[in-house]
Amino acid sequence: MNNVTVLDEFIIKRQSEFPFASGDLSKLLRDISLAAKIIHREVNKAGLVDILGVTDNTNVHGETVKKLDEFANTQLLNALQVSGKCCGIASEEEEDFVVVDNEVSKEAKYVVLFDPLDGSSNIDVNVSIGTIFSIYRRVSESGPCRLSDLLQKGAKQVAAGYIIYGSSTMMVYSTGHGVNGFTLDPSIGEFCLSHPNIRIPEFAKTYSINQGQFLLLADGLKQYINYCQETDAATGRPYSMRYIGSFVADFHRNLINGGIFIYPASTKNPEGKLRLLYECNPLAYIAEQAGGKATTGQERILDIEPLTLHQRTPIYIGSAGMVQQAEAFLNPTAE
Ligand code: AHM
Ligand code: MG
Repeated sequence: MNNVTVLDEFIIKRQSEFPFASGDLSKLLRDISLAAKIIHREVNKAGLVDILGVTDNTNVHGETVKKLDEFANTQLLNALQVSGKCCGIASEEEEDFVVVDNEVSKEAKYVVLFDPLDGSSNIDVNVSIGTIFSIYRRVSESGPCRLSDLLQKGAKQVAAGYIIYGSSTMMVYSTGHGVNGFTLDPSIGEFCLSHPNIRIPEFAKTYSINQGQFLLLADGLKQYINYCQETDAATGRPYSMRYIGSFVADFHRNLINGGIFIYPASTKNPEGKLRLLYECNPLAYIAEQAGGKATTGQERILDIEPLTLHQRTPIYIGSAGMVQQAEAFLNPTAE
């Protein structure tokens, strides 16, 4: 094997480029990647063992929690609680945030938020799912972590990323210096650098939206969808519609090939469906770091001041030119 850079080596190399770095963030990223490998192992044998099916539990949003969601949630909570670098955790699957107050975490200065297994309705049908994470520096000086440490706007993230369990398992992350992607080689158990310095194309020919909800959408968005479907050789329309129903998988495809993903406000879901802290902020951070854009249709996702842990937001994310174009349909007088 020639010139393979594995994730741990990459993280350490990056850290040495910052003379005052303590190594705490590097340690957290490595702990998350280890939890991801354990989740990967379980996801891959999901069809073989008795882990599929629904538990008696429902999550804080009233949705049914599948067993693999619980497993992924527990793995990440365990990894972060013993890491010694994390003083607070919030998970899409937990109603309240978790204060990490053990002996090894006394001086920890980071908080981590995550969606342990996004796209969980796809687990039983062998379609890609993912883990999304977001890391902030705490804002309180000392003592047990507080809610305000977790309720920070996305622009304050110091790192974010996702793991996609797909035709291969990949970890994609950023610490604010571009985006890099690593593919897991299961035979050696290492994430190997496969997609250095990812840049999302400015324009592309894919749009992703649950178009079954067309009649529930705002007029401007309906017009944008009609625009995507019109024939125009100069702009390559009609565009192709691709929608997996796993945010991580739809986002990942668009990150690599270009495209726009929309989960809008609708008459059914006036705030959209996706969660600001666990899903939208981390992927918005990745999109921007790759040269893309992420907005609510009106304002930058990363500028939203969160009010509650589980709040939702509409999202338009992906190729910068396409997001701008969609916004122009939503706000025709804003020009
Ligand atoms: P989940 O966190 O319960 O899995 O829900 C989030 C998922 C996203 O992955 C996906 O983009 C979206 O829900 C799909 O929703 P819909 O079925 O309404 O199109
Ligand atoms: Mg989710």
